[in-house]
Amino acid sequence: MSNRKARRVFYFQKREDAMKRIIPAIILTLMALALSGCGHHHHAMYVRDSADRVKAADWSKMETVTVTMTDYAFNPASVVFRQGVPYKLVIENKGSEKYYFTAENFFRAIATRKLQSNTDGEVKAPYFSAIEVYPGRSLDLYFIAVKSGTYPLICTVEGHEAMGMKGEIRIE
Ligand SMILES: [Cu+2]
Repeated sequence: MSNRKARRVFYFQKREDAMKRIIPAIILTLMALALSGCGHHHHAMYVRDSADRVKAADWSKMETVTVTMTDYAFNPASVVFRQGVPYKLVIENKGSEKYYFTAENFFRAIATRKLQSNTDGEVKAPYFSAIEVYPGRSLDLYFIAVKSGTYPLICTVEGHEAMGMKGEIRIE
């Protein structure tokens, strides 16, 4: 092999080696981007370490807050929770119809322990999007306030929001 040819072969080999190093780096970067995007999406779904937070919380320090649903309002219409505190939220219906306590983004901002009925049992789930309460009944939501923010609360029964069944939940 002539000197010049050898140098050329060497040059191409070097380029190939560089590509071999760069391509996996590009692929890894793209995968990391895809994963971080994906992770962010799932994070927005609900508090993923809810179970750990529920287990670690001191439930003897639980505070009770009551929201009453009437024809056609939430009382109080504005509720504030403090980050890290375990709560029992009593959602009671003193109206004449079935009402919805719909607060999707709030439910995504808390670590849910359970939803309990005083007479019928309890549901353990990572999160809820809406809770329906029948007239004269109440349900207790046990949770820890996690992500600070202001979250809308509405009753999704048709026409009720327009009649005033809306509110706001804040975590600070
Ligand atoms: Cu309503």
